[in-house]
Amino acid sequence: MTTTEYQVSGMTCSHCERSVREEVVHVNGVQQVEVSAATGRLVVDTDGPANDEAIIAAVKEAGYEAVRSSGADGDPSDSTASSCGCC
Ligand SMILES: [Cu+2]
Repeated sequence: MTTTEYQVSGMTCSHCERSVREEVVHVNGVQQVEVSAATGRLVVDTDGPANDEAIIAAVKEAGYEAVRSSGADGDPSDSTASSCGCC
């Protein structure tokens, strides 16, 4: 099991969290997804090495931008101010 963290910009409410989770959970190899709109943190457990491209693409599919936060935290650049339709 591998745990990988990403920083997602643009999430503002619990519906945002859910749309991100629902996309990412369908990525091959993903076991568990933790996401917080408050911190913008996305934590993904995979049964092998995380497929960054697929995970980031899934977040994009939900309407948000993700960057991998590997130690040196990638600046969660100016939020693209997405929304889920509920916020
Ligand atoms: Cu929202």
